[in-house]
Amino acid sequence: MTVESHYQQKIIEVFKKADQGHLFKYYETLSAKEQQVLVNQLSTIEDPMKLVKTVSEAIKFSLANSSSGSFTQLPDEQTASTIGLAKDVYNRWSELGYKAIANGEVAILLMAGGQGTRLGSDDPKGCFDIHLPSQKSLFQIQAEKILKIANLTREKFNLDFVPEIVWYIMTSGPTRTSTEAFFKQHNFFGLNKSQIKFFDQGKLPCFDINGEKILLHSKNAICEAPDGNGGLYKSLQNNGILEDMISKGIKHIHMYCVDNSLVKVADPVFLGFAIDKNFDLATKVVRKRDANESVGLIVLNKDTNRPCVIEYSEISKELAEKKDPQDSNKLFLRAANIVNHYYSVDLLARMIPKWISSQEYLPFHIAKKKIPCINLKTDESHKPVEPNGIKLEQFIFDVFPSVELEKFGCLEVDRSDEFSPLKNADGAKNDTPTTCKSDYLARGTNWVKENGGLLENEDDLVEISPLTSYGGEGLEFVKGKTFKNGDVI
Ligand code: UD2
Repeated sequence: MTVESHYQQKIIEVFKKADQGHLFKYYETLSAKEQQVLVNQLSTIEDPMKLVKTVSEAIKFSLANSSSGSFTQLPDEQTASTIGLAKDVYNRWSELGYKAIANGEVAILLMAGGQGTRLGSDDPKGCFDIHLPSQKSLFQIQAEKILKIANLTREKFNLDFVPEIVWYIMTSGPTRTSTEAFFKQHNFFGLNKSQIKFFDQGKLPCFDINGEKILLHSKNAICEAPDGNGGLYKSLQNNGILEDMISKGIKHIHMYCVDNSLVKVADPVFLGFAIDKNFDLATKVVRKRDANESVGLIVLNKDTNRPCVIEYSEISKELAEKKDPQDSNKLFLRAANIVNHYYSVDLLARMIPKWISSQEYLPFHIAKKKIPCINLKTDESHKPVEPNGIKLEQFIFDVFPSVELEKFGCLEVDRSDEFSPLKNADGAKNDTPTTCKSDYLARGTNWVKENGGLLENEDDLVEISPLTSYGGEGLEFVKGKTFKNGDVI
């Protein structure tokens, strides 16, 4: 027996022991090359027995009422709000953030591996055109914010240049090629190619609806899907990104979600908040819109005295609807997660090896999905109309409880200024290209009005390029000028 066929037999044995023998139903009908392809894919799964066991535990966990624990609001010491924030505090945090950028200590981590399934588009969400007058995509808007914040930093300290802010972009199998092609096609939106680093997150096999059998995608390939945004930590390690950050002397990471059309990339105020309070991990939140909004909630777990996040797909109805005993007009738990986090590189360096080594920190979450696969009874490929399988994903915020409470910060920001996600196709009530466009234009139009600019008609909406203004600053020139609907400034 040749070495590789010995190796193949070994892999087959291990999967048969993990009760996955069905994966080899067609093995004998495959050519040697096709057999090699299947075995190579299976060999990326370190411990199939452990994986199968973990999935059944995850299913039990998902059935339990996971949010029955004793959750309450974070204590005041860990929280702050930019709404009504005292000017001197705002300026102190802003100064600290700009200083860190000027010192080359800040990098940006973009999570762009999600597939825009709910949006009904095959393209990565960052490529999406929300039909602004400028027709800019989300990626272009974010790239221009990076350019602008670098310019603002240079001007603020009267520097000849500012160290390039590295933009690490995590993609997944389905989004990598088209994302890179999009950036190349747009010449990296004016950024230096060298300051953008793409890297891929990992994958996890898909299982049948009971979580017992790995699904076959074809006769010699299993079904796989990206491992969730919690796959970030493993991919930082496996792709040498963490090492790269450390070698560059980076100390502060701003991590954000690609689909937020209002995101303030590398926001100096947020960076300064975390630096001033010496937090290792911080997150931005907005006031939850209503009990049913599809957002995670940043809460305190009273049993462990640690911060944690309850995802919208796993919260009980009564906890989501519970009113604040101090004010029955408010939800008790209302700090809505907007996937906008700060990490100290020191925390990542200390904790990533732990986080990625055990299920304890990054458990699998179960998502029931329609997964095209081979029907083992008919040997035909099957395009389900109902959820027929399970995708496993890890959640980025599941590591929050591993941080001591006093090292964790939560900054509330104004939704109209900082959060309008692109989640659903037009026609849905919230979080669509239309709501993103109107929120983006409303914010820019308010900036014009706040600076004494005039509009031809009261409802006119104008677009402010990120290259003109990052957050409403530097618009004195509009004073007394009249603008009309659709203008791009
Ligand atoms: C996310 C948050 C939820 C809330 C909501 C607000 C998580 C786990 N949930 O829910 O609490 O804040 O957003 O909009 O963060 N992504 C990857 N790889 C993946 C899956 C997702 O990079 O395998 C990225 C995705 O590109 C996006 C972000 O993670 O940037 C959020 O992903 P999502 O849109 O699937 O998460 P959602 O809306 O279910």
